[in-house]
Amino acid sequence: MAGTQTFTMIKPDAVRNGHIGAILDKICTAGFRIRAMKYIRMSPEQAGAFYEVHKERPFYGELVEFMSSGPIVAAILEKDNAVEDFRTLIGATNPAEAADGTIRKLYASSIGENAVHGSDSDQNAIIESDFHFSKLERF
Ligand code: DAT
Ligand code: MG
Repeated sequence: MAGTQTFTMIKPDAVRNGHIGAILDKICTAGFRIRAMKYIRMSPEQAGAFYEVHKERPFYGELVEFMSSGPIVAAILEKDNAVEDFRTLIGATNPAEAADGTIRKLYASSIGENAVHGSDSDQNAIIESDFHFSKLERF
């Protein structure tokens, strides 16, 4: 059975461009409940650790630099079929290929600066949620 939680970040580009409110509205309107949320800036070391799985990819350095370039909103979201439904809501990694109405289509400018993160599996949702939130920070 699919899990009920996923992890998201509103990335530095979307924060800088003033899209926090609009993105949270789309997330809540789509039926996700916020279980945990914080506004933080990751250090390059933290961003590097979060994206460790991409260490060998050519864009890793750029990704770490971007994700530590300004504050983000990190959140744990709850809904039936959370991981898959959230990936549908955010759209393809490359906003040029994202479906109309998706968060990345609406608010992202490039494949590197693509407005939001969404976990790609139930297992990674747990790992990523645990990276950012303690038990006491979840409601
Ligand atoms: P997603 O965020 O859709 O799960 P991913 O896990 O493949 O995509 O990559 C993680 C992030 O790395 C992605 O959100 C933006 C960046 N990225 C991916 N492919 C890239 C590329 N070809 N050039 C630059 N950045 C890229
Ligand atoms: Mg991914």
